[in-house]
Amino acid sequence: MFESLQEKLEDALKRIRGQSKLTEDNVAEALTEVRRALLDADVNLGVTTDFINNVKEKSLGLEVKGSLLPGQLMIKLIHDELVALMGTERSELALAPQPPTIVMVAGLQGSGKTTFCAKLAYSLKKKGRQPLLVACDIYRPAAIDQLRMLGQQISLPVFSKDDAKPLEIAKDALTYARKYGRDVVIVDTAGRLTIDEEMMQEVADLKGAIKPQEIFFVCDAMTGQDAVNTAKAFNDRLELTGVVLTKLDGDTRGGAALSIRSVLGKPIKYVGVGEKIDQLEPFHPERIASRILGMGDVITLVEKAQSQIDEKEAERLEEKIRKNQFTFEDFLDQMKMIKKMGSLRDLIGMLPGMDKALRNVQLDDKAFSRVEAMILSMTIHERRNPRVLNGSRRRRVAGGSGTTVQDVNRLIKQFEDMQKMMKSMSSGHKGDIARLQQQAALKGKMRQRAFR
Ligand SMILES: Nc1nc2c(ncn2[C@@H]2O[C@H](COP(=O)(O)OP(=O)(O)OP(=O)(O)O)[C@@H](O)[C@H]2O)c(=O)[nH]1
Ligand SMILES: [Mg+2]
Repeated sequence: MFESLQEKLEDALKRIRGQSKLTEDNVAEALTEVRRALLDADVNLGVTTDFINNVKEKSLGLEVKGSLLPGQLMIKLIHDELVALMGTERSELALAPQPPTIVMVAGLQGSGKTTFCAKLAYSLKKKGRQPLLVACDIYRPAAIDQLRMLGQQISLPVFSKDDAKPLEIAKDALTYARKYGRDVVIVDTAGRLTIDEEMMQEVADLKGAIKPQEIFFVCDAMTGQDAVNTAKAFNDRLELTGVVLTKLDGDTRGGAALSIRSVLGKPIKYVGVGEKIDQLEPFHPERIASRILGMGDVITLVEKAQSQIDEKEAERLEEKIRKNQFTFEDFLDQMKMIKKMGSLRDLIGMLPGMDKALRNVQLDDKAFSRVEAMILSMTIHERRNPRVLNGSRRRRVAGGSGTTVQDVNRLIKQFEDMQKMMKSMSSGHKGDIARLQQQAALKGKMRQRAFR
């Protein structure tokens, strides 16, 4: 996806990448090309103009820190703006305080509504919920069967009713859900070729009657800006709560993905990345931004910028290491720094090739919290002098942090390995330490997971 946009942006940014100085001229020249690339990708004109103005404005105040070149900072700036454009945070599904949570989908014909309903139901089921699928598309004869078949495939019930109107079906489905303890009700609706009044009225009535927590506009990413205009019409009528972008696995130019949030003011919540039932992902703006800019590049930049910010910290650490004073307290600080950079899943997802390789490896951020809990269960004295951690102290730490003695032993071993590794490093490489520590922590964590 986004190949063409990516290529064009890369070309545009080549001009400033290696520049040691950013002048108004070379920035303007590059931004003209960035603008053209965005418009070619079918990004909304207003959105593009705002984007360029933001970047221009921020680039003027760009201060060059440490060893970063201004051109590199500029690329990071564009990366951050792309993320901001698509939404800075991930939005979770809004749950009703009192079940069932009701989710309704709307959108044009063939956008992927029915498929999304089933994918969402499947992902919720995997999280231990008990979804009910509701077939409110009574106009296309095969629509109910399609949903039924999907339901069968994922072993979830599908509520349907012959000779009834969508409103009645939905109301009866809610009664059914309450009776049988289904905690998420997902209502599939009919699509039309274009927006028409009758259809709008029908979903608007449906919304009024069942009051969903979530009303998603399902949007085919391949349709570009047209999709954004359609979304606007739906939003005016339905007050959407979010957007689902489908077919992001296709050769979409990127227009919809980049414009829709900004135009609607509503978050993109999920993306469909294939026809299969498990090909639904929560929306990660950073991932898409990285992909658009050619990820490897950006990530090193972001990391570099990060290590710049923490350069002082790294110097302080280096001093400690040289004096052999590196402690669990510093380790804790380091972990916090890694955490600041995002979830481990996200971090790994950004490394080219890694995401695929690790798709089936369980990685959750809980392991991080466990290590944190263990260190926090140590006394200050123990954190500063890990050597005093004898058997009984280790047992206490395990008890205090809800872990096992083996966990604590493993952490201490890991910590000692890290100390050794750092000691063996020459002192001439500033900034390397933070990176090494991150790598070590990452490896340690994977090792931890593998033990389970
Ligand atoms: N490649 C790809 N195909 C998808 C994705 N989501 C849906 N599709 C395909 O798009 C086609 C239409 O999907 P449906 O879920 O039937 O769309 P719909 O919006 O329910 O269509 P109507 O009910 O006719 O309005 C199907 O062939 C799906 O397999 C996706 O994320 N990627
Ligand atoms: Mg359908």
